Amino acid sequence: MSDIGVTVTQHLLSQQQEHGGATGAFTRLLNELILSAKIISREVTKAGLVDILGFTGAKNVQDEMVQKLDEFAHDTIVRRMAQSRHLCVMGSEEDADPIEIPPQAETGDYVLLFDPLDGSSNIDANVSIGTIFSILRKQSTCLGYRMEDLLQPGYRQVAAGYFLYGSSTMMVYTTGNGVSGFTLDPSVGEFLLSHPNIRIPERGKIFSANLGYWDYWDQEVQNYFRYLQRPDDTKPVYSCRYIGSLVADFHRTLLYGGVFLYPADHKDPRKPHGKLRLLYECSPLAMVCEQAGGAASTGHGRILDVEPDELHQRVPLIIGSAEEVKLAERYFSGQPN
Ligand code: AHM
Ligand code: MG
Repeated sequence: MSDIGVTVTQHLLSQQQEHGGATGAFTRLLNELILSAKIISREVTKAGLVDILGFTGAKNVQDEMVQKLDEFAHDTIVRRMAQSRHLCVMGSEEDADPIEIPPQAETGDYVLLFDPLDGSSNIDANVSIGTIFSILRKQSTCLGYRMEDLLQPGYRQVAAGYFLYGSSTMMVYTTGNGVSGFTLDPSVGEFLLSHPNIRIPERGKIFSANLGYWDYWDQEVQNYFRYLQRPDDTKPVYSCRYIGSLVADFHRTLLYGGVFLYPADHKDPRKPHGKLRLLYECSPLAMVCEQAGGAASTGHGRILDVEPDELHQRVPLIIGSAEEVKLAERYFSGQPN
């Protein structure tokens, strides 16, 4: 080990030795993604300084066209990862269609799905935002890719995680052997192991949901939230915390325990399945959560078992401490007891 601590690359390599599974290609792929995240982190931290905030169409001090930060994040990942030589296709929350690898670039056997800048509506208020990623193995045997390579259930993910651009920049990831957290040390430009073997508490006293949608929720969902807020000696007193940036709300839930919920808003025609996307947000965070000992559900089944029908599919999400997710599932199915 070097005197600065364990770097994420050292950690990846040691995982590879211990558990076999991962290949050199996989490590190189992740390293490229880590580099992309460092570039995004740099732009996020200087956002207010260089006029990168706000909408596209503006010019910065160098009289160059300014890109919105979420477009910048998307373009950075696409550009770098297309040259990584290990992908056959990508999918991004910011692009309606699959992102093909240019014909002149080498391809490989992995698929990358990502939300380039989750929580981006919070950028102007300097709230924590993040990049969420999911890595799958190519299933088809054709030369390029087929939709089946992208539309895979979450249990097939070979790795998943996120980068959180907050008071410090963090990377949290799993390859199916537990969850590790790293903090970016800006002085050396490396992600250093800061949170080995993260375990989510079995129960927690924080719930996280947008209570503003109360009237759009089903009776069963309202009954659950009523229970959480009811004064009652036989249950914990719950606190409500909602940042409105999934990656930040999830990170707190992972470390402190509790539950995050984005239910279906059945009475809102725009959100019959909630808002969050299965492939870019729910599946990767579900893998991290399960690997940390927690659970993730649609309210009626495990997130990782959902067979996707389309790239931008939305699903309701209940994620967090195993016991809290079970409790919510019981209420959502109308059988709290
Ligand atoms: P985004 O990917 O466009 O940023 O949208 C997803 C975000 C999540 O980060 C967050 O949990 C949710 O939207 C908040 O939605 P709402 O404002 O409806 O509560
Ligand atoms: Mg998002």
